[in-house]
Amino acid sequence: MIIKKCKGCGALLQDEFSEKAGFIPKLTLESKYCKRCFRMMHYNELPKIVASNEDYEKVIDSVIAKNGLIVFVVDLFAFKATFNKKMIDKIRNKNVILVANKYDVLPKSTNISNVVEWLSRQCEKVFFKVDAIHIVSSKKGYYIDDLTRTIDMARKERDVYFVGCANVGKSSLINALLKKNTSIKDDVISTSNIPGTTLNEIRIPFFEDNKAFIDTPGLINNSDVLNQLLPNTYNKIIPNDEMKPITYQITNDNAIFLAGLASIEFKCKERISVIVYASKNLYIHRCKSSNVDNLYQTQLGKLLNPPMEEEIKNLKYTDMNINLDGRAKQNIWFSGFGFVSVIGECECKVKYLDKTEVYVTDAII
Ligand SMILES: Nc1nc2c(ncn2[C@@H]2O[C@H](COP(=O)(O)OP(=O)(O)OP(=O)(O)O)[C@@H](O)[C@H]2O)c(=O)[nH]1
Ligand SMILES: [Mg+2]
Repeated sequence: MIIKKCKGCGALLQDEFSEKAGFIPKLTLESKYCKRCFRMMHYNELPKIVASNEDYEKVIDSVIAKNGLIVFVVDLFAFKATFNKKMIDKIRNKNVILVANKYDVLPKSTNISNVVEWLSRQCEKVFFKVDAIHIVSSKKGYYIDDLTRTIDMARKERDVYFVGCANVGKSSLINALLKKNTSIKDDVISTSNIPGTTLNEIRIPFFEDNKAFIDTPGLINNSDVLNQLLPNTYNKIIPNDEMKPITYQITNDNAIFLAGLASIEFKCKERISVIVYASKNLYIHRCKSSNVDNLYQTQLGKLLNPPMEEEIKNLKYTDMNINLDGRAKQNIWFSGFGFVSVIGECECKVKYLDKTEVYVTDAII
């Protein structure tokens, strides 16, 4: 009987059930990592066992009951979905540092102070008081030192809990903090682009007073486009590095497809500018609005890919009309795969996968 936790995912190690979390073959009992994490770390294998929202609820409720500093991590690229109301309601009355991760995917020209102001306005809108706002890239190590200083000041001899939706980069952020502040060179905690990688609380002692960084499983967001597609498609959707915005001059009855995941048909009196921010691997197609239906019928899974042909039968699309008055630059966000910046007055008919969240904000960039 083993009663150790896997250092990579937090699951209790066990040597009996090879298809269950925490499995470790008898011969490797000294290892600190379960087979699942070992294969993720050394063979880039995607995890087949993932956390559920029950795992998340169990851990988050115990976290809230404790007197710790909370680092609430959100994904700048999937902001609204990960600035999740359910999460915010859980942590409203705690000491919270808001960390917006994945800064490296925004164009290099992005003004960081403007993004901080934008984040602060988003907090005000939902009456969410935070002690500090930080923008970081866990992947590139950007601004990790600034965050370390804030955590040191705000911690007051308490543990530091990293919470947030699945896939925002909580585990990657702890790995980045460890690499910046210790002699550790490799990732300690397992990470992957499959939501639900961390299975249970992981305690990493870090401070001299024996207090720790504590990683937690993330809330799985059902409106995330990833939940509707197969893992092989993810790499086409999630930007791995800086997005290169593409600008279009749009006239009346033009349309833009974000691969086959969404389309926008524009009605405008004058020419408008539209900038698409998405992964370089996501195919963007411009056409006349009159061709949109035909393209959905004949090219979905082909030219308009993702989705792949084998994913199409499970997908449903829905429509939304958005009117923009042209007074300020606006962003139309497609939860998890990008946003479109619109400068000018127009009516937009948006078609998208029905479980994806689509919403409008003032411009982040
Ligand atoms: N571009 C970019 N990708 C990142 C960054 N941080 C994390 N990622 C990627 O985002 C994906 C999710 O990262 P994780 O650290 O596993 O996220 P998590 O929040 O711990 O996810 P769960 O354990 O599933 O709740 C991985 O593919 C990471 O490589 C970042 O700063 N920039
Ligand atoms: Mg994790």
